[in-house]
Amino acid sequence: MGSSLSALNIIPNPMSLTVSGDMFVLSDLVDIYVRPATDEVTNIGRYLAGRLSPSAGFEISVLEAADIPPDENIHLILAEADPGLGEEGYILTITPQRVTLMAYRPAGLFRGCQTIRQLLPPSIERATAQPGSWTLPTLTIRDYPRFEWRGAMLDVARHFFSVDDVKRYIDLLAYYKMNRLHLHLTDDQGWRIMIDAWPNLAAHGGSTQVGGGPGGYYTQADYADIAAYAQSRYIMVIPEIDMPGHTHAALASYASLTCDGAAPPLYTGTEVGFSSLCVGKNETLAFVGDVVREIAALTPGPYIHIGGDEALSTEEAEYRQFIEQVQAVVEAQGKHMIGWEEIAKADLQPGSVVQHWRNGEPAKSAAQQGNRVIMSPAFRIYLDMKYDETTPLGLSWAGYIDVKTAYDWDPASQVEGMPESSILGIEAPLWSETLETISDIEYMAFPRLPGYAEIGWSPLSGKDWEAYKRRLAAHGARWDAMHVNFHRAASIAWEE
Ligand code: IFG
Repeated sequence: MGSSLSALNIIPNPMSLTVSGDMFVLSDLVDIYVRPATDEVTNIGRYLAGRLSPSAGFEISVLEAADIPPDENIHLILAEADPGLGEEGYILTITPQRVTLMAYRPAGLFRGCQTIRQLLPPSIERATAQPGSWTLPTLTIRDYPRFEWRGAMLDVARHFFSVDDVKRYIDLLAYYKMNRLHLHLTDDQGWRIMIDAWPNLAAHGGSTQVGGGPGGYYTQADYADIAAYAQSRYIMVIPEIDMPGHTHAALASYASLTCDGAAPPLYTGTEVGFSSLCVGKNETLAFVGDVVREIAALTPGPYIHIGGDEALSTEEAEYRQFIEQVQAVVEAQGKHMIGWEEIAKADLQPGSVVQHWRNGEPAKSAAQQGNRVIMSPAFRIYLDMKYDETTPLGLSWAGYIDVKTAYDWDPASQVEGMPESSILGIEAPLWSETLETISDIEYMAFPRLPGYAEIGWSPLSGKDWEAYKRRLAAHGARWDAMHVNFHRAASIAWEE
């Protein structure tokens, strides 16, 4: 790797890349050939065609590849040839005659499509026909991710965001080869998912938000739509039902979940730590059972996040017992439990995952017991932290996080004594106390999110802020083409 990499501005940086100095020209005769022509591989071909045709200004057909398909085209090939590529790896070979993208698994073809997009001029990302020419540099890339968990969390509880807003965020995550979307569905200010057995959770608990606006909630069809859309981008959705703390919206919806039998009024402020389910009550366990069962049935992925953070109003021994009860309910549904680091106080099953956010000790002890850890150190990766004191949105309790602070760290050296083998990967939480629109989400996520995508995907060796900064500067034009409302950090020499 070296300067040739920066010349190409791919983010995340590929594992290996050799440029050969010539060009492949995408002509209006180009087609995408797929082999095997299964529905899944054909759909990936159609996805790529859908990204290129509108701006290139010509139709691109997706065809079954003959044995020796013609030159001048793009070839997507699923083959057992290179198992070392794993679930998401790919080999991209571009010569003056053809573009060949090969992968061991379909997700690898999808990840390689993002590289092809980023090798084309930024105007390829526009929605209307643009003047060409559409050239690709000739090269060979062999690429696969360092960590299996490269995610983002979106808090749709403090402020509610529409299905379309979530799909937009999914598309932006996909462009940077991220593969996990953690949806923070419930909190003190809102319950955002319909549970048929407890309809008032969404009907009443979802009827407002921070600041008193109308809030909202996902029907089960909406949530299934989001999960399917994410899956079509090879992104796993992880739903979070935050318990036993951060539950005021649920308590306001059902007095039977409180200890004193009185349902409190809905809450539209931004305090934390004041609420708790009345743990130990049979009604509470029935609630947990129904919620987990319905969410599990709607979630294709193997994980359910049960929160567990900031349970300041739950007695310690009762907290531990509750987490162990919820863990058993989740496992009985054939899923594994994820929780914020506080759950490490409880006796965890091997498949349970701990999400580090503030205090390294619980996460380290969980790792030492053999549990895997998702790294979300707040002072590095909380996207709701302001860039600096002038940022109009966001909070600052974990400090300011400018673009360099967001990039210049490594997950494997955050917590003393936590081996890299315990780390599933990283996840960038975006809490929405101060965010109301997708435009606000984009402003806080860009330009920091691509750096997290690179930390999760690219090799640590060769990582260099100065080189990354130059590659990032070239992405401003891509975000302009996509109409992403990004923060034009002064520290980056944005290219037009
Ligand atoms: N901590 C709370 C979040 C949110 C956050 C805002 C966690 C795990 C502060 N819990 O982070 O609900 O309020 O930065």
